[in-house]
Amino acid sequence: MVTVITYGTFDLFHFGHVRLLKRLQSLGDRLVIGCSTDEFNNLKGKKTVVPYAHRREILLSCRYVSDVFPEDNWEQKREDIIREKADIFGMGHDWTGKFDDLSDLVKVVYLPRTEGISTTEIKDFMRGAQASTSLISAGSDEQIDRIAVAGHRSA
Ligand code: C2G
Repeated sequence: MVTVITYGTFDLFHFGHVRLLKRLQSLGDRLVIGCSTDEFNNLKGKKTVVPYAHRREILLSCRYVSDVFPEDNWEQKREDIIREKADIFGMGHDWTGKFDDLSDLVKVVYLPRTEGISTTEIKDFMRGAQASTSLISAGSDEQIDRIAVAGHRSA
């Protein structure tokens, strides 16, 4: 039984996350995830939209995931790897080199990220959509027509 372990926030779960989990799971038989708690994300300076309990529930619903445990700090990985009997530690390549110190315990791999999608891009898009909606609701009729037409063209 080959166990693969990874870590992340997985906020606003998207196809970039799915593709990474699929590739990681294909390296072994079992994929387990250390999912960053809300408190740890505060330490990371990340504000999540979806609370930990729901992000865990979503990850567990993913066909590639066998188990999800809380990631509370940067230092727990060695203990997790031993507890989970992990054979492979994998992350997206934005983390390349950051976890090489674990290579005495486990095979460390960095896989290509999926370009064109990220939680930040989703948040930025939603902020833009909200702004244009609030513009439309506050504008006069001709303004609304102009924005609606412009919005239609840019969609
Ligand atoms: N990822 C990806 N493609 C994307 C977006 C993310 O492959 N388009 C990968 C990242 O490289 C990471 C994983 O998905 O391996 C989770 O990404 P985040 O939720 O942003 O996790 P992060 O904040 O990087 O936390 O201790 C490690 C940290 O918990 C990692």
